[in-house]
Amino acid sequence: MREWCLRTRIAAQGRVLPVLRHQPEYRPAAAGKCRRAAAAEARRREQELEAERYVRPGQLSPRREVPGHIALPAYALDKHGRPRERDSARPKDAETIALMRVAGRAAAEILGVLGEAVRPGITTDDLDAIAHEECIKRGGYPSPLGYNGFPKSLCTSVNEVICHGIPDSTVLQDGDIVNCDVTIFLDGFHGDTNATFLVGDVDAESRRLVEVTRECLEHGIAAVRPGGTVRDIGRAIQAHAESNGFGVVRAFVGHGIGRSFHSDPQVYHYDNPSARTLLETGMTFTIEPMITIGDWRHEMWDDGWTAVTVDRSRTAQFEHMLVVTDDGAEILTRA
Ligand code: EYF
Ligand code: CO
Ligand code: CO
Repeated sequence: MREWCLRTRIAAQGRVLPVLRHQPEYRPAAAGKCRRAAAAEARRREQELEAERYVRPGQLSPRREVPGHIALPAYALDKHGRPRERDSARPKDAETIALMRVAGRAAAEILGVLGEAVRPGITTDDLDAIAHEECIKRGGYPSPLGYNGFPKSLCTSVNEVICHGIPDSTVLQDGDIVNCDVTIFLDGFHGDTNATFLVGDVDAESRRLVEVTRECLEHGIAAVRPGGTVRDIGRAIQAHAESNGFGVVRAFVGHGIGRSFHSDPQVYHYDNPSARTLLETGMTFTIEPMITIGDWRHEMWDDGWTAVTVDRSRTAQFEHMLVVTDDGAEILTRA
């Protein structure tokens, strides 16, 4: 959540052949051209190759339909997808937490299905189709669809994309990393979880990023206890990320969750002295650190949704939804 304020792979006869993620323009050979024209063409090709290294927006498929028997969250009925009212950060009763456990488990199961599907050659839109169908199969609504106008049922964030990547015709390539962020609205409650998956054979530094990011989430969860503060969570995460030479994205935070997709408290993933909210047994929120190999600052694509690192360094994220217990935290998004 935003803080308030074609190297394609084609399977052929059992082999995987490299193609481009973003097809370059066709140009005839430079034979007979003067030296200046040849140099200009070489520069253009270099720029094309440079652009190939990074993710770019692809084509969006038509909006996916939701069958009539699926209960919709209120924002899905609003023209702009705006949520009307927000839950408070107050602790929830046992009955509510039982329902959130069910939504959380469903989200975790769907994330598991997506993890099995990730491979070189699949498009992020294919992953969206899987998430959409898996939500409906369980009697739930894919929470991202229409939320504040978001066009798809899943967020897919590849390589330098920090979060809120929109599933499209982008083909996953050997060596990519991809975060799948699943939220299901089931029986009146949202279950929200995400993980970053390796696509085929991934370089050692990216694998270390993914592993340390998973550990950052674990450190954040271990810092949760009644009587502690939200600040403890971010402090633990930042210490682990930076001691491993990585950065912590500041602009996006974990969030309270329940009947609303997003509510207070805002859960910073870095040491923020203003995060004085006291943790109480029964509070429910997500922790979802976004960790970078390089610069932690972000910028937005022109689509207004997709956040990328300013230096295009790779970034990873993991998320769990949890409830504060008398002796720590219970993870609600376990399969
Ligand atoms: C400019 C969205 C709104 N926001 C948050 C809406 O908490 C989440 N993941 O863990 C989360 C997921 C989604 C989400 C899916 C859609 N949105 C995205 C980007 C910008 C924005 O408002
Ligand atoms: Co999420
Ligand atoms: Co979330």
